[in-house]
Amino acid sequence: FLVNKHDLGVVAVGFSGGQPKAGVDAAPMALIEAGLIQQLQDDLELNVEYDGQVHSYSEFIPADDPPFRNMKQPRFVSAVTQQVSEQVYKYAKEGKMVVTLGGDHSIAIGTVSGTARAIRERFGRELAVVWVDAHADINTPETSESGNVHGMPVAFLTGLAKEERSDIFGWIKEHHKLSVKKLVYIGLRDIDRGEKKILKDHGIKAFSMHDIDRYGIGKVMDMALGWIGSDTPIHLSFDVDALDPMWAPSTGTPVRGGLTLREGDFIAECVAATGSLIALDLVEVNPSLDEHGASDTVRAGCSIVRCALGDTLL
Ligand code: HAR
Ligand code: MN
Ligand code: MN
Ligand code: MN
Repeated sequence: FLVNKHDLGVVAVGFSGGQPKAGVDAAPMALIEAGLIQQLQDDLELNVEYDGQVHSYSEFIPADDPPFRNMKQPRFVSAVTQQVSEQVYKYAKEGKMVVTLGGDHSIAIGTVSGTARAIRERFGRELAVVWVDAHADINTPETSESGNVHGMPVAFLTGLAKEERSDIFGWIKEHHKLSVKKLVYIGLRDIDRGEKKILKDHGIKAFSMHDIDRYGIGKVMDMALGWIGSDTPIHLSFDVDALDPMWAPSTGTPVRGGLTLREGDFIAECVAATGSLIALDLVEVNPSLDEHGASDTVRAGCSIVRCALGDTLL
């Protein structure tokens, strides 16, 4: 009831400005060339609306973009994510499920803000986010040690990081935001010291790899989805580096000790089974890193998207 189950909007975001490594901008094309959109249309019988282009947002490159509050390329990332927010909002407002292919994870500032706004307007409801990642991406500009905005999206989306300047994320208003109580992490294993404090201070629900080892992925998914509760619209933001580098080596910040391929698909299957999924991001595939592992990483990404959209083994 939250979305027209068979209508899907696809946004291809060829953007790498939230982190320093080139190549992550090529991921949407690699995923599409591997047959992803075709599979969604033919195998899952979805009506896919796609404008046929990987957006590079070159029109938003500022003349000058010096660091601000320690953030690198803040104006560019802000302008691109503001545009992504509009693109995602338009599909979500029409009642379509939205799939965004990244791009680095900074683009989630755009995707989640776009769906949060649409869900508020359509249902007067708050959005829940399942963030699957090796990292928490909840640094504020001040806690970040890298200055890379892909390590900060959750801080801006929850209002833990704020900025007045409209050209540097000041465009993020209350209706774009997410409650820290409606956020659940899965797969964490590389959290900065400042982020640990943020997670603790705000009582944010997080299932690390330790929890997955202890309880198994089945129980963890029961607990994660139980925390959100039924009938709450869910945005799944899936960073491919949540998977172990054995399965997804082609990513900018790989961390060993991650999810298996099946655990990744299982997470997506469980979210799909709730019937509450309204949007999905698949980010941080970088086909130019670990090139011999690029096809595996792309295939893993395609599989996660299919599973989230209702593909089942039987
Ligand atoms: N926490 C580190 C930072 O803030 C590393 C973040 C890496 N992020 C991603 N997305 N690859 O999850 O820079
Ligand atoms: Mn991430
Ligand atoms: Mn990550
Ligand atoms: Mn390798």
